[in-house]
Amino acid sequence: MTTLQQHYDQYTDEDRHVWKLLFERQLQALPGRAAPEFMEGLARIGFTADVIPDFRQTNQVLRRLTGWEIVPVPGIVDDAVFFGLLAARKFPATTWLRKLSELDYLEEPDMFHDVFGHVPLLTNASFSRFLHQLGHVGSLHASNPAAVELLARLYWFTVEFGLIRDAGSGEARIYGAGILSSAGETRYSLSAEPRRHSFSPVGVLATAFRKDVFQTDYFVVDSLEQLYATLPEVQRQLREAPLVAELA
Ligand code: HBI
Ligand code: FE
Repeated sequence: MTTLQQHYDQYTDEDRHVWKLLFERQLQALPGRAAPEFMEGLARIGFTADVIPDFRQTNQVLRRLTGWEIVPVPGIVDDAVFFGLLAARKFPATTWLRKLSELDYLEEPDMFHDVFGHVPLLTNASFSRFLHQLGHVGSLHASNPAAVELLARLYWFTVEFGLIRDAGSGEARIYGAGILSSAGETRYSLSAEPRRHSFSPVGVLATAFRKDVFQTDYFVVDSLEQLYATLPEVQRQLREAPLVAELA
């Protein structure tokens, strides 16, 4: 796979303006809505509104904390490649920022989604352990399209759109990067509109998802440790997947 570089000196004033706008907008919305583990990660990784993250500096912090690093990619990569990167504790991240004209809707994940949304939780031991093991499981099943689809659902309803129960208030909080990087979905996901289910492997693997709309359904875990703990059950479900693959 071609290793892209982050051409830090090529960012424009518009890029810096977009990063600052998106960052400040989310720092208004996330306190009280984002999981404490995300806010802690954000403080640890040291992102600010005025500086577009430099992957070299981000990776020094990440490697020291959990052994992870972000690698520049042009955009969505093939599932097998993606899982292989996670299995090597490498998270693929785009280096380009959306334009001012597309502030609220984006076809593909940009750097604000990949870096602001995903990186802070890579500093969390439990979450990064889950993501690493998910990469390993995904690599084992990469040649089985049915299994990859099921793992994509697991990834979708946790890493991208996951919610977590706040132990104190019992309310849902956000840890999914797809929500954390979206002003609209930050409010919508915790509103009365969508359905919120207690997380279960069976429930998640049975739920198809759409990428182009706000989610109608979210899954709520009790803790980030629960994610890793449910992987053995997920693997048991995958073993039944071959039947679907043969039928496909
Ligand atoms: N590629 N760059 C990138 N980022 C992702 O989040 C990503 C991907 N490829 C596939 C993918 N996510 C999902 O389909 C995973 O469930 C595999
Ligand atoms: Fe993402």
